[in-house]
Amino acid sequence: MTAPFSWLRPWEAPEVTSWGRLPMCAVDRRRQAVVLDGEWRFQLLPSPETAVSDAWGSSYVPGAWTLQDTDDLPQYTNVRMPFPEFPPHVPAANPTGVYERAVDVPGEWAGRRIVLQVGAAESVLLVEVDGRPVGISKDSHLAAEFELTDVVRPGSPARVRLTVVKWSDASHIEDQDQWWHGGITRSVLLYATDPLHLADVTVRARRDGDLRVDCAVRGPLPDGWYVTGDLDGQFLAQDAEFDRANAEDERVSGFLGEARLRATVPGVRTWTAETPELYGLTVRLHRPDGTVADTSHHRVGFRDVEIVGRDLLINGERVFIRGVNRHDFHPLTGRTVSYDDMRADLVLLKRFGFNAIRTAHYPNDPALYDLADELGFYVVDEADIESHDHAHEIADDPRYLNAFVDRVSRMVLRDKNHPSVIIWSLGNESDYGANHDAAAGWVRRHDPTRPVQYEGAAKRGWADPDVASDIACPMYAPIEECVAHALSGKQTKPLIQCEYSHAMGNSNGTLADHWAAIEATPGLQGGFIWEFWDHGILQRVSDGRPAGRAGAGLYERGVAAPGHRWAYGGDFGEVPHDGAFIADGVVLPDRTPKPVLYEHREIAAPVRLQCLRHEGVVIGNHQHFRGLDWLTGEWRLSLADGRTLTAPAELPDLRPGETAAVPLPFELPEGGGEAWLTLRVTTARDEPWAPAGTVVCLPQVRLRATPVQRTLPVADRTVEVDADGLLVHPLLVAAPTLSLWRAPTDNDELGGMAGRWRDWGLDAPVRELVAVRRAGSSVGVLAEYVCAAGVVRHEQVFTAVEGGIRVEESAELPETLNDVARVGSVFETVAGPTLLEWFGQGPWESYPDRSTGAPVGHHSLPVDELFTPYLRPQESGGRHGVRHFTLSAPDATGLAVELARPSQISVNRYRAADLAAAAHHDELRPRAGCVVHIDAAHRGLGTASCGPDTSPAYLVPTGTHRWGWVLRVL
Ligand code: IPT
Repeated sequence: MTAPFSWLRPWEAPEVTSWGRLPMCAVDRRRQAVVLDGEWRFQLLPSPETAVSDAWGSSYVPGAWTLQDTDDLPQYTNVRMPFPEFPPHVPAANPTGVYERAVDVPGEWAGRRIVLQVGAAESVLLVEVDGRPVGISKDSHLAAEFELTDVVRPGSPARVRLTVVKWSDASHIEDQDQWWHGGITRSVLLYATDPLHLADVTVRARRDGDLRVDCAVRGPLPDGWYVTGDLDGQFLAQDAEFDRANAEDERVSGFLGEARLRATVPGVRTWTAETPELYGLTVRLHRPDGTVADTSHHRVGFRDVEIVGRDLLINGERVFIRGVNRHDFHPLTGRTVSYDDMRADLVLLKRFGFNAIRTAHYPNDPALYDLADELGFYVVDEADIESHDHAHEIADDPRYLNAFVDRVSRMVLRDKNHPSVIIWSLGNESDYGANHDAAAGWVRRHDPTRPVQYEGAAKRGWADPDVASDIACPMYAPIEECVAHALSGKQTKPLIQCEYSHAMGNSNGTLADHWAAIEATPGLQGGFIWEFWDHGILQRVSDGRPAGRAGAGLYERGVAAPGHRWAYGGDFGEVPHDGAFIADGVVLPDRTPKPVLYEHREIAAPVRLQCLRHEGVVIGNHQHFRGLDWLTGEWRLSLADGRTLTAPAELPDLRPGETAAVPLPFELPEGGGEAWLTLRVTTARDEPWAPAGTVVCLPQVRLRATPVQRTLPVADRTVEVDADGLLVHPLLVAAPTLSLWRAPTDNDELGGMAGRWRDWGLDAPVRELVAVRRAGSSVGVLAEYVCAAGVVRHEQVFTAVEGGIRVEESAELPETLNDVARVGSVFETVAGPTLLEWFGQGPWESYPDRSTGAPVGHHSLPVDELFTPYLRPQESGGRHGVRHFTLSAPDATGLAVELARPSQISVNRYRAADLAAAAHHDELRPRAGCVVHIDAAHRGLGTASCGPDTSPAYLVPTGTHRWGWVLRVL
């Protein structure tokens, strides 16, 4: 089919990045375009050299054919390429989609310039109109425009054929860690302009109110034509000096007209992520009679980005970058994302305290940047270059030089007017070579107003003065290394990690420790969590196909409907694949927040509390630019005895960085045990990203520490144990035994711990009863848990006390078991309990190294909502710092547990072994009763699936662990 192109074989020609493609610009034609989205005639060929047949089906544009019922299904690989050929070669089997449709070219476009825009096609786009070749484009994440003026006839339909070749030389530099797809993934547009039109508009708006607008008119600018502009209705001046200089050096040549407009806006409202103030700019190209030939609309944010010393400054302030890496992703439509979905992504990020996005690892959909301007995000805009598998060869390969410069420069040309974009990134994981320096050189010349970054550039360390990075932007660097660098005296660049705290499965341990270090260490400014999404694709279990657009609504609160599951690598039968590594986001595939987001929200809290002993508390404003007037508060006092008192809070008038002491809002009541004071901070009025009353943070201080456990009088009863020394209790179907293991998290698996635990036999130790001793109301049971790597002696003393049974336990961990998952008790209840109520940290899931965002209080949740459905079943649903809990049925029967010390607990419907045996949630069968864990110690989560493990402080030490609890019947 591709006859017109087959002699060139552009899919194996890296030097060919385009042909017939118009230059990229920042003039947005979306508003004036005819949208060609919808069903197109479609056929999928086995290779670009196969002839097109008469067998047309159809395919929806924008969309990937890999998600639309073809036999070419999604494939997930991370670093490795999905095929063995070396760059620039590709396999002979190369799925090629041919899209065709008739397009009505409006009759009133006669005499106008007509342009076709294809929003994104992966990985090579070949365009023909009425059988004539029109153009070629590469870069799967930027639009390509082709002029059709001489090809189509206004008033007559034109036959547009878009051929998309899946594998090409470009695939080798689009080797990002994500699903491979094929298709046209952003909208296709047709629009018309005057032959003489605004070819580009470049806006520079500084925080002092200085505005400069450069307008380019491609085409000879005849006498009398002129450009005007207004900013929110206020006219801009022509820059006469610019015109004179241009005339003198004859820069206004035959093919490019330029005009510069200027203004100084007095009392300008500056743009920051906290205060995303935008002005409306309209630029018009006029004919000599004053009529308007072309118009371009822009939104302008006045702001400065500078690096001073080792600080990145926004409007002169050293800001913290609380970022996340974001792919264009949707569980039904892949890389095709609607405006509403993008807005929902950003609204959610705002609500959880993020202020920055890295567009990993390619320019995201154009609407994303409009939304970032509007809602307030700092954006690191990243070019579509990742040559991970062949990084070393490609970085210096001159055949790819053009592609590197092309991709970086076109991104800059598209996005340069967005105030949200504060840094250009040259791409990801592509080693470092001359091709990067060439691209960096282009950017520096074209846009001196923003820093450039590239992680791979730091070949000789983070202080390396290479040209490709103004920022030290490592990935997954341990906290201590970052701090050591900042303290070394050798730091030359701001240190902002481009990726950190890998969110795969149940993860993000030590996030708060990262931030404690960042906030305390000059030179450290934050980073971007990896990543926003779990890229699970909704899949029908019956035939293994993606649900596609028909899957709308077939999921709820992170769980796929019966008969469906979230597919990860390998689930489409693809070889090779990289499994669940694709599921490493802070949200589940349907954007349900994972618990880490609550942790992040608190870490990013704009309002902080400190305890001033008995005198009161100190409130601090931890923002960079805003006062506290947009917030309101409520005090909550949680007492261990079950009481919660509330009172309205008046937030003091504080500028950024200021603090104020306020008196305690409550008289501390006598008794009541521990007392915790929480300031529930909510939005005082509607914000663009949150209605009034949305929780912003929940800072908390402890006002009184009193031991929690009451000493209960011993009762005149006996406790029953069976022949194996196991507790007999009417509410338990499985007596409390020792637990040393958890269903391995992704971090446990990929960090090597899970393998060690299996080698040690921690998952199924053999319990051997050693002795049972009775004394009065107590029974002591000594057992040994025999693992391959050692024996754990476990003692339980059960004592009948008033109203229940006291359980005192100890376990001696030998030196050989020096890093186990947990030490604690596990038991199972009868069917019935459905509600967990507890005093401790919550209400969301928390773990020893991820518990900063879970305030102590009285919490309650249905048992079935305690569990987080991480894509690959694993340890889940833990609650940290629990002092007491009840587990009850709707008729209020059930059990209550009081813990001697605040402990990690979990309650759910699965045994650890059930979870560990399942690859997807649809394989799990909930048990009728509850599986309850009470842990004396529980290993931190860390981030070892990609990056540092948890800190030593969160490991389970060897030696003797002691814990105690009281079990009562409700
Ligand atoms: C790093 C990649 O940049 C990112 O795309 C993703 O793969 C992430 O890791 C892990 O999920 S690269 C890795 C080899 C450090």
